[in-house]
Amino acid sequence: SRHLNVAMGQLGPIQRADSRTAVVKRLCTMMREAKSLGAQIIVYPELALTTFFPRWYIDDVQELHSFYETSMPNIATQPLFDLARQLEIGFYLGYAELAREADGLHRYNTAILVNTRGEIVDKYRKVHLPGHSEHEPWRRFQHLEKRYFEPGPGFHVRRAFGGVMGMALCNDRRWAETYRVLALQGCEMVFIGYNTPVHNAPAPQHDDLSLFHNQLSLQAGAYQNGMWAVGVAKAGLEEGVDSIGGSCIVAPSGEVVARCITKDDEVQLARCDLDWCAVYKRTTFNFDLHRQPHAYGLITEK
Ligand code: CDT
Repeated sequence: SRHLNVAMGQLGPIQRADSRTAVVKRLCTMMREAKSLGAQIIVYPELALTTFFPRWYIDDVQELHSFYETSMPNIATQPLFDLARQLEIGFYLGYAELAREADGLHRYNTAILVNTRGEIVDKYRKVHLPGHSEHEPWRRFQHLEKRYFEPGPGFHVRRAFGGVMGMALCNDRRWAETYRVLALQGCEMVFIGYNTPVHNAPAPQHDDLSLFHNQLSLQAGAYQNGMWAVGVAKAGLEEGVDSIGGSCIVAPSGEVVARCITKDDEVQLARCDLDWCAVYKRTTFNFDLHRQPHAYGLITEK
């Protein structure tokens, strides 16, 4: 068996006035705790360095860009990378990325995977961007991810931590295609940070189901693809907006093996056998044997 001790580093709220330095301190505190519990990797949420700024319509570009990172690591996050190297623990971290590319500036909702030497070994840019792109004042708060980010190119896996690892971010976890495209590349464990407001303005009748839908998506995705799924929240009351917690680690059986119980900074851990994936990948979800791609064409048509 190939065991990987995976910690969830769930974050409580980050207010607008909280500095990155203060947030990185909290991440470091959880990293130390995770290490003391025997973790080999700690998974942090989506947009884990700042408050969830897409809740505001921000007209001023300079103000907007103050929420993005132009390099990684940078002065504020270097202590986290240094601690990871010192403790020999890896991490997954979500943040807003401002990338200067040949054709100009691009904004992504990004996650990185860092190895136990403190080196970035993979980067993922969020594909499914929820919400809207124009200011909608009728909402109690905005969800302007479509305005502030552009979609990344797709899902890929990386050999790391003794297995085949994939990354996704928040809304991606609600889409069957996310897990399936990763699984088709042999994914054994997917890391998924999220920020999920309890209130969904266009469908308030779903508010009471927000925790259920989170767990349902993670459990279905893990089981139907014979992989581990690690979902980690930024939770609690952030600038007046309440977000769900419910971070959990789901086995390839679809069973929840560890779960956070607060809406604050909280570390929970599971000992995950990556070899458990094979039982599902070889039987019920043996893709080579049982998939019928000829019947799936519509999925990739617009
Ligand atoms: N961050 C993120 O993707 N949140 C969404 C909220 C959906 S409501 C617009 C989610 O899927 O959890």
